[in-house]
Amino acid sequence: MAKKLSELRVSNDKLDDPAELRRRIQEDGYLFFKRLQDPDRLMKLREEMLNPMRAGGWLQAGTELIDGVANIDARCTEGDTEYTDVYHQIYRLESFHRAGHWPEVLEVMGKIVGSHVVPHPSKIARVWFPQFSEHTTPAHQDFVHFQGTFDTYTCWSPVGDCPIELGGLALLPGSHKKNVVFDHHFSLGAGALIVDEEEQVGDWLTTDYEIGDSLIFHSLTVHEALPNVTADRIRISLDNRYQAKEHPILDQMLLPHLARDGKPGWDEIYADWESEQLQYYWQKLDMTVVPRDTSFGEKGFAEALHQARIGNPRARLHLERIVRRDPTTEQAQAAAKVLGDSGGRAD
Ligand SMILES: O=C(O)CCC(=O)C(=O)O
Ligand SMILES: [Fe+2]
Repeated sequence: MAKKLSELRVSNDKLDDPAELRRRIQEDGYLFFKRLQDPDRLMKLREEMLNPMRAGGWLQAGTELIDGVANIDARCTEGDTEYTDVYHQIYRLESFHRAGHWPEVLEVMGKIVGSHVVPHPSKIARVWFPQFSEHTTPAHQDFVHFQGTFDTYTCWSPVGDCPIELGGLALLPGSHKKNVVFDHHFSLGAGALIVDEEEQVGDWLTTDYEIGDSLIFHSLTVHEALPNVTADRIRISLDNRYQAKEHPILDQMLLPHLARDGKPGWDEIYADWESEQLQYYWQKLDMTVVPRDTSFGEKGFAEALHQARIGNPRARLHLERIVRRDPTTEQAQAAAKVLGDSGGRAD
């Protein structure tokens, strides 16, 4: 749906006023800071992240690495094995994980959640191809994916400037205030779940992000990505999560993002690291680890099956992707059956 977009409120002037920061995030569900993170360090990280992308054929030959110019023919997204293969090369970068522990972010998080802040081990990068809008991250609440505790906060930061046309994050201020997890439905895009349409109504906020800008929001705040409508630029961003040590954490957040059947494991991720400081850091923390509530994902999948049956091409595409990833899983077999029964290809 077409949304009216206004500007995020900048809170840099309140960085030294924790009570006001807490008041704002309680009221609005987010805090936005210009250049909270060091642009030079992020730029260096951008370069490091782009190297495996180039090696994987994601960049147009003959272009400057740092520009992140996409090879359109290589378009892929989360859920595709081609995506995961390159993604897990990025994931091996020590600097990528270290970015989730940068003191400027931890300091702000400390002011929000209390003194003992834990960055989730499962750091997340997003690499979004241009001209691939149907795979844009749909409107959702993070809790359906990351669970553990409502008091989890995401820090979203572009790794490079991210003007609106490159598809940065937008959110619905105050949408966390009902303190409930809304109904979600099947969708394409990261997470494959979109919040009920009636919960998407309101004045959405975003901005032309510059490198270093950081958007922090509550796990119940409704947010989405805007489509990457540039001709050829890749959008790169980090979304890392933080919570107090005293709250429960979802078991999956202790694993590498997009790992399947234990692969890659942390040992593989750590293979080239210089320091052990951030390796297995959570194991010393004695946190309460909780299993996933699978009901959100199961409901979304059941809807995808139903929609594929009635010919929805997006649902068919989703099911085809599940089958391609691993045809032996229970979901893949259910997906293959629906695709087979209703015949034809998703086009
Ligand atoms: O960057 C994206 O497309 C998705 C990010 C997101 O949903 C998040 O940071 O929670
Ligand atoms: Fe999210």
